[in-house]
Amino acid sequence: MVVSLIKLLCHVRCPCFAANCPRRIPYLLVSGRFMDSHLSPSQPAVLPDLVSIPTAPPGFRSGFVGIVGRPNVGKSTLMNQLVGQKIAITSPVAQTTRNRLRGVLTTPEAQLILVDTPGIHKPHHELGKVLVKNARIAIDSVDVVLFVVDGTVEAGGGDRFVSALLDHITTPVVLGINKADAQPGDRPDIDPSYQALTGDHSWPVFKFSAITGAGLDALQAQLIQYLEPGPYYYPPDLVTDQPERFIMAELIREQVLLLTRDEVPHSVAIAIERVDEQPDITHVSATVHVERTSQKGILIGKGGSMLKQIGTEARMQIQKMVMGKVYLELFVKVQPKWRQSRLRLADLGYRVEG
Ligand SMILES: Nc1nc2c(ncn2[C@@H]2O[C@H](COP(=O)(O)OP(=O)(O)OP(=O)(O)O)[C@@H](O)[C@H]2O)c(=O)[nH]1
Ligand SMILES: [Mg+2]
Repeated sequence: MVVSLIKLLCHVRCPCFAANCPRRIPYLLVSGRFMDSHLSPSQPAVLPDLVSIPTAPPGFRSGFVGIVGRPNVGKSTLMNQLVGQKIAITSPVAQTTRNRLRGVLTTPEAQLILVDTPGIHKPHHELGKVLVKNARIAIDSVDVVLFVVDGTVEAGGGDRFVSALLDHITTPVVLGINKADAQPGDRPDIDPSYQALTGDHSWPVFKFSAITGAGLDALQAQLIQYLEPGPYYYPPDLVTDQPERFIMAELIREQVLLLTRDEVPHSVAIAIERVDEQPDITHVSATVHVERTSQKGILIGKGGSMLKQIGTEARMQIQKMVMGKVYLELFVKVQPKWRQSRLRLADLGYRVEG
């Protein structure tokens, strides 16, 4: 199924070899064979092991949708709901998402590549700067921006900051008011603070619940309307291009976010050291990096109880992903001030661009 297809997918230069061709083509390695999305009939000679992704039917639309907004508004929950599978981890802790993540939603008439981004906020450390920069890059490189806000509260400074970033772009923007299921009943349908946010832009406004899925059909139809006719960028049954190791690390980090106290979550990074797939079980070793010895103590817990709980919950999530038994081994390591160092950020898998 889909998850077995996400073993290795990366973007490489377009094999047309035309000078300055800016396209980056996704190649999917399945059992040693590459699949590609836009090769002309002459090109298999260049890369003989290529298998084409099906040709899109007439009238098919495709493109990239950037999901942006301040932290904690439900961007990742929305992406998971739209693609129908958990790709991005979510939590009540702000700044959960740290990388741009792609989720692929394919319908009979369109393929939307949803780009989930880190919440845009005022950064206090190097990691924060990298997160915000990654989100801003997404704004500049997509076909449609979906600006998500939290409808249970009025628009605040964080939302206005994001709105200002979108002020001068030419890309179409859709304003998505999320958490409709939890909005107090006595509030107007669209709060005036959000009407004000759309300002003179006349962005279309959609209200929905990323958790229940209510209202998402209309949103999806509008997003598709904004896309140009185009090919399949990914195989129709693929839901993400994230490598399996990345998702494993995220599933471990999610349990740390959900189970540990306030002071730990932002200081945690996970490195997958080894994945050994045996016929009957997959062995995974991972290191949980923290910044201080006191955080290591919290993570390990009394007699190792916290680490055991994190390991058990994460193992169950990873088992769902690999659809088989998993043995998960966790180590905790203190790596002082890793969030301040660009070098360490890159080491720990955070894209440091520009
Ligand atoms: N009631 C309700 N809660 C929601 C909804 N969507 C998301 N949430 C909750 O809001 C919290 C934040 O959700 P995330 O999806 O992690 O938010 P995010 O915008 O990706 O956050 P960052 O990655 O930190 O920027 C979680 O506790 C979600 O369960 C919704 O439609 N209704
Ligand atoms: Mg997120």
